[in-house]
Amino acid sequence: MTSRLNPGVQDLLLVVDVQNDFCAGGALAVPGGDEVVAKVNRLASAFAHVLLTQDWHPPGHSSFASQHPGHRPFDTIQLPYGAQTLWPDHCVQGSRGAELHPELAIAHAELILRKGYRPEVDSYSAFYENDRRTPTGLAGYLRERGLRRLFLAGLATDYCVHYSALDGRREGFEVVVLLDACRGLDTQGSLDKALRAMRAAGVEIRADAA
Ligand code: VGL
Ligand code: ZN
Repeated sequence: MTSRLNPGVQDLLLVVDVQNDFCAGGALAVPGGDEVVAKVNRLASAFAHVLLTQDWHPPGHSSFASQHPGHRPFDTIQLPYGAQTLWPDHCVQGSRGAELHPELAIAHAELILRKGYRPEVDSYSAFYENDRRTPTGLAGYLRERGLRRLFLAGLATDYCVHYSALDGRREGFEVVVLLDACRGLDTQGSLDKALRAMRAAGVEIRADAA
């Protein structure tokens, strides 16, 4: 239950990529993705501070399988910064698929952080792009504002939630993943791997908070 969370002034809810393309009928639909919307709305009402992320790719982004002849979505290829999973075209800047889910109702959200806008680099994490070196500026933003503990909800558990959680720890924040308000893609065992990696990094995984 939300009330059990009892968030304080140094806590924030980070709502990850709750966008049309990750929900039913979207280009990269996460199974059950829509189910997080009502949960996230309910959670958000308990938090003074809410931030949203928005996956925001230019047309022809390098993470799109369509840009790599001979490859298909969910293949993994090597890009200059390392291994990269290829995706269907999704969350193209200005498209309907890139919009936040229309039933997301969080008027008091304070920041919408867009990521993945560099053509040559993907960005799962809200903190660092997939080269693991280019910061988005979020860590500095949170530190300047005195926000210290992140509660994560949204899509997808094993990609953007997972990498945001790990980087949050790496940047010295307390991180809690609200698992019931997340849904995963689970490509080739990725969900299980993500949960193990998050626990190993000191991320608290709460199964029942939403
Ligand atoms: C995501 C794959 C590609 C996510 C974004 O939000 O988890 N996954 N782009
Ligand atoms: Zn993406």
